[in-house]
Amino acid sequence: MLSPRADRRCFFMCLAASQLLFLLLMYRRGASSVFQGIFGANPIWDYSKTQDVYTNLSLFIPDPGAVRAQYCPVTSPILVGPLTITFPKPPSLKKIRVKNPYVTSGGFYSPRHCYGRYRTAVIIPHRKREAHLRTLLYYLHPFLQRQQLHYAIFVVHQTGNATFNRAKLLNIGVREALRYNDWDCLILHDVDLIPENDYNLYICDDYYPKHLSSAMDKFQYSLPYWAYFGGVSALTPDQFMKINGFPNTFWGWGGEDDDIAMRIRLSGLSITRTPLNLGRYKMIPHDRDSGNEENNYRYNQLQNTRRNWKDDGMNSLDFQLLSREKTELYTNITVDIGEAPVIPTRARKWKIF
Ligand code: UD2
Ligand code: MN
Repeated sequence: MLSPRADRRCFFMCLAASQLLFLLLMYRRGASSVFQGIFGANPIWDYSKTQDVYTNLSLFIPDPGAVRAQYCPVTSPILVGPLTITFPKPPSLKKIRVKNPYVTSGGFYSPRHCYGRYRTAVIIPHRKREAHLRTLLYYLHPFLQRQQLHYAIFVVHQTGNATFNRAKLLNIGVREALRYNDWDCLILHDVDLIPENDYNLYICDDYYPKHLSSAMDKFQYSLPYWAYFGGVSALTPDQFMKINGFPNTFWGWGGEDDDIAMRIRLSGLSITRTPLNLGRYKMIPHDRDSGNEENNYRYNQLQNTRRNWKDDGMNSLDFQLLSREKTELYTNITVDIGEAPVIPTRARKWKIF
């Protein structure tokens, strides 16, 4: 038996160890997923048994004379869980159209036998990734229909060969998408990420910006680091405006996702995440694009986020709209967003931009 003193020491050591373990878990898995894992709100999915994303979709087509009388159920009855995702030859647009007969011009869809409860806009930043876009459309249209959402897909296309700017394109996508509807939820979506489970609902959290792609195959299905916010995220228009949108000033690859994570915190919000065993995505393998070279100044920029976020975002968004075009599977918005500013050598040396 231990003396009372040793007993107390042991108690405090155990307490410290369990706290450390908890913090470690939170770091590895993201807070919300840990809570849900502990409290069992989340079933265990078996990803060795998957189903085609088009399974039984056609069963939910009512007879043409049927009248929509009520809202869709809170949980869609046609969700199947883990989906079969493979990347053979990208499907043709014609094949995708044939498989999605109820998608209307501009990539809009409403459930046909009930009123969709949620209005979701999916916004995709894009340049020269047509094959990836086709693969995404092939999987995303039926995925969203399974969830019985009222949705539309917007592709924001950066014209020209100037340095790519993902976050600015997403800001433009939000501004443009809001012209079409009063969306409940904005989904900001990389073109090359395919969701692996249709229970990963493309609806927003009422309170906090949500990171949907919490587990990607390229990061061995875990979070690469605690504040990671890249890939696919979901914000209500109010949340998006509260953080002043995304930064316009991150040109090239990297950093913009960390700036977004930081502005979420600086505006008094925090990040919620889809649990790891649900927020699974496959990324279509690819090399770095030319015109999207690594942004070597991102660490310096990130040091200034605290100072800049209120002035750099939706309230300073400036671009030239070249066209708005409703194609059969998505609304295409082509824009000229200008070029990355040339950073003077002196400023580069002293890192004062
Ligand atoms: C990671 C993040 C991404 C973003 C990026 C850094 C993942 C899965 N995603 O993506 O969210 O933070 O790092 O900027 O970790 N794009 C084009 N054409 C181009 C270049 C980019 O369409 O020429 C778009 C496209 O939607 C693509 C996205 O920008 O998915 C991100 O670019 P990436 O896929 O080349 O970068 P990646 O996979 O490292
Ligand atoms: Mn990618």
